[in-house]
Amino acid sequence: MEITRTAARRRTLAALAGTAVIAVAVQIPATAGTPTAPETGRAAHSASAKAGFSAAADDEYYKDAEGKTGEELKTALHTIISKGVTTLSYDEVWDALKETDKDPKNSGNVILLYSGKSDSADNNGGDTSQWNREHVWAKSHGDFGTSNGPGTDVHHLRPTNVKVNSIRGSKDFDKGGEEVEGAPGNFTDEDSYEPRDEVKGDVARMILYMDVRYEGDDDFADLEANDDVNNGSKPNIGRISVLKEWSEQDPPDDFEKNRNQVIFDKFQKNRNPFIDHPEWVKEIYK
Ligand SMILES: [Ca+2]
Ligand SMILES: [Ca+2]
Repeated sequence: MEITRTAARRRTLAALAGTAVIAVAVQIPATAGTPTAPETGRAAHSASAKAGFSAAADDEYYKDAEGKTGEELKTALHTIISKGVTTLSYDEVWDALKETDKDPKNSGNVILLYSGKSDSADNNGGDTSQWNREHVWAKSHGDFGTSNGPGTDVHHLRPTNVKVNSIRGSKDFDKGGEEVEGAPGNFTDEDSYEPRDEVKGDVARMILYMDVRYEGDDDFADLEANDDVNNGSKPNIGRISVLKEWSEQDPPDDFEKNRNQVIFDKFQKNRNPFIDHPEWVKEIYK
């Protein structure tokens, strides 16, 4: 944690140093063929700037989490991400998903979470050929329904094909089973669902966001990840040991970072800390 904050600062300094190097390079024609360390720092900085959240904005948003680990870190993050939140109605979720999950290659489409297919944004509905609103934290786990709150929190809601959504149902997440029809690379058995490799980390970080965001201090249950399957209607989802592995295997990519930023800027005004700081997964869930 300390190391991370220091690293973030160092990145910022490196970015500034990079600017200075460029300014000098204008006067002195380039001599070196290999990129210097400050150039690397600069590239890292512009990558995060592209996602719309600078190192300085990150330091500011998470300042109350600085230096904390374990339960203390979880408590600090809960406060940070629960402050000043705008909650959407279930109907508003449709329009939000059309923005947050927009296909970067086709702005009239959304990317479906489990199948990875690009589908027309306007093809939302209840037919098996359409997409609908998947609750990655299944809404029966804690029975929160679709009133404003966890049931409408876009951080864990994703467009999915209606048929694939019903195959996932309210199963916990774990490895194994048979491949899901219509969603290659996804597997399911009687009591669990395994998403495709490209979104394994996304699923893990969505579940852990829900765990931290909902602590039972509002009108809803305290949602907690655990290491079980067959959680049924308990306010738990498993398996945490597998979700931790998935978060490591599949770090946040541009699509996931962009949706976090769009939710922050345009819809809910809060962030998923595990997308900004995937290293916090291990800091909290030991
Ligand atoms: Ca991913
Ligand atoms: Ca919780």
